[in-house]
Amino acid sequence: MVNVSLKIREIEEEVITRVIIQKTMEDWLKIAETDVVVVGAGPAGLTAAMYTAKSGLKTVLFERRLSFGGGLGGGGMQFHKIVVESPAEKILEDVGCRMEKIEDRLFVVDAAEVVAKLASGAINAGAKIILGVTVDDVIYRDDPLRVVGVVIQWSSVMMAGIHVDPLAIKSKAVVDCTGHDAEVLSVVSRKIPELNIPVLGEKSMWSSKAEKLIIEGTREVCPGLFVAGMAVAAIDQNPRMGPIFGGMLLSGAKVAQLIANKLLGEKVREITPINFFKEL
Ligand code: 48F
Repeated sequence: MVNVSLKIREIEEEVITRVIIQKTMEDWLKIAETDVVVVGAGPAGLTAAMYTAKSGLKTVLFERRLSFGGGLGGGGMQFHKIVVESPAEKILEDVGCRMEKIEDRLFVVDAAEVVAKLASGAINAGAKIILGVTVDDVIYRDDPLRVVGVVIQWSSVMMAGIHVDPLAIKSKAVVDCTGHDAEVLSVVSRKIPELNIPVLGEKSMWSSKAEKLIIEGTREVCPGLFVAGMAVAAIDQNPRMGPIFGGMLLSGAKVAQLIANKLLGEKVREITPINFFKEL
């Protein structure tokens, strides 16, 4: 039965417009200078943003697409499950993700649930996620040579192929979580050759070895620029791993810990459920 007495609030179109513009600009004025910029809202980026935000660092995540999840949503060849190995399940427990134990220290999860819960975890922790923005370049300084922010553009402008000058965001740490193409590192490799960061691309599949190497290789590549997730494989020429995601989650958590240690010091020794100084 339709409730005919339901009174929906009326609103004039210009009010909608004003609110959106005013509130967006308020956010952007804060974003212009931030502690951490995470590039890419895949599993590594969402996890990294969640934990840096949790540690109290002002965190912005730019994602090229209008959706979260990166390679997560596709599961394994579009079968909607992903596999997660210990100790990464602690990160999923942290965001309330339901898992089924398959074998000792091995779990299976619905891909859509991981996407939703990780994104929600990052937002609840205080990370600002901006969709539809592509990181196109970095800002750098010398003496010492370092990365001090990112250059950004609307993804729609880039897709249209029209020339529009971008804007730039200052930050104390930039994290390349752009996945297989390591887009930020590729730009840095090309435009700041003195940093000597070759992007050689990943190798063929070897899941367990790849997972281990991703976590080991998660690091500060040059002052101010960190790498996590599959982008690590692109610079270290590691094998790919397919739809097992523990490495991505742990890499995101590890990079958050490294950034917190650098920017906040020893007082924040454990911001994630993993102790990267003892475990792994
Ligand atoms: O590809 P993606 O999921 O990277 P990841 O977090 O995880 C890799 C796994 O999904 C999977 C795998 C492991 O099992 O092999 O592939 O390392 O997420 C990367 C995100 O970054 C966005 C892209 O749209 C995706 O959502 N992205 C890529 N380049 C840019 C970008 C850019 N230049 N600016 C903004 N976002």
